[in-house]
Amino acid sequence: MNIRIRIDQIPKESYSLPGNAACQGCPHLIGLKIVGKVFRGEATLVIPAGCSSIIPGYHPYTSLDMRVVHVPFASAPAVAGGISRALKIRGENMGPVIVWAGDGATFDIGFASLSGSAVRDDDIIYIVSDNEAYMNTGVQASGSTTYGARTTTTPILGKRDRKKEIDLIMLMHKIRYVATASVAYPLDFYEKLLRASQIKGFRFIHLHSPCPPGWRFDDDKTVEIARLAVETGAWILFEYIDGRLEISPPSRPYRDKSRRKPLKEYLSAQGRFKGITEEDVKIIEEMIDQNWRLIENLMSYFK
Ligand SMILES: Cc1ncc(C[n+]2csc(CCOP(=O)(O)OP(=O)(O)O)c2C)c(N)n1
Ligand code: SF4
Ligand SMILES: [Mg+2]
Repeated sequence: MNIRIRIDQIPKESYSLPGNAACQGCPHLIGLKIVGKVFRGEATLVIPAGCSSIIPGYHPYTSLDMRVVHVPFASAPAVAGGISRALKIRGENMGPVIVWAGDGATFDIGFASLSGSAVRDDDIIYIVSDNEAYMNTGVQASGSTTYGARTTTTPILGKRDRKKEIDLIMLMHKIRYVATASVAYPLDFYEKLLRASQIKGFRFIHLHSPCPPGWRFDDDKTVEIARLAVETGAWILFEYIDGRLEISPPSRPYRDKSRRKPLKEYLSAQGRFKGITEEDVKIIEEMIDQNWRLIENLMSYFK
């Protein structure tokens, strides 16, 4: 599906309004802005508990010019699947039904219903905006938190377990669309949302969303940190569509390891890795290499 978007084709209208409750530099807001523009506000967002429940503000006010349904953690994909079916039965075309969830909601608390929804092939787009911890309740580690990162539940040594490979788990559900994206590459995310919206069934997008207070960096550095993740190879942009898996254009140069920036540039820009040992940096490097090998092998597998 050859969709290429130029910056001047992106609507100027915003469906995510100022005066909202997000912190400055919030990555969720960058992502939500893009979602709003792609669907010109014609989408139904199902949002489980998390920072994104707070961002729209208190009823009857809302900063999101899209339909929003707030739900408890574990029910999000089931509610979205139900809405999608109900709209079909009523013959109403109201744009896609989208779960917009955090990593805690996705990797941990809502994991069972996420898996069930994928197995049923519910006709929804599931977006996890991954800031790698339970931010709304005070930066507790989740199944998504990177090895070595300090959180309020891993304060001394940093997290000792590795990040769960949620995309690969979703891929093995044999759904039709799985992609990673980054708030630093809005056109790539925009195109992926467009391509995903042209497919029916369960679609999964994993958005990398660095959070200034949770990762401890200045709030004007969100995009810089997200870009460093891609440039160091720590975050791999890829897309599985039409039975093929491909590395996305912004990540392609970094298939060649010698072109990647040193991982330390990414880690040292974040307070959550302050004091990390050389040994832990090596362990993270090895995990990144493993992920690249895994993706490259899967590319051959899906050829
Ligand atoms: C079943 C349940 N457990 C715990 C909570 C408390 N809670 C509300 S928001 C939140 C954090 C959500 O983290 P995440 O999904 O990563 O979203 P983020 O806030 O990081 O965007 C938690 C634990 C809850 N609302 N419901
Ligand atoms: S804590 Fe992070 S994710 Fe939550 S509103 Fe603030 S910047 Fe956004
Ligand atoms: Mg989170």
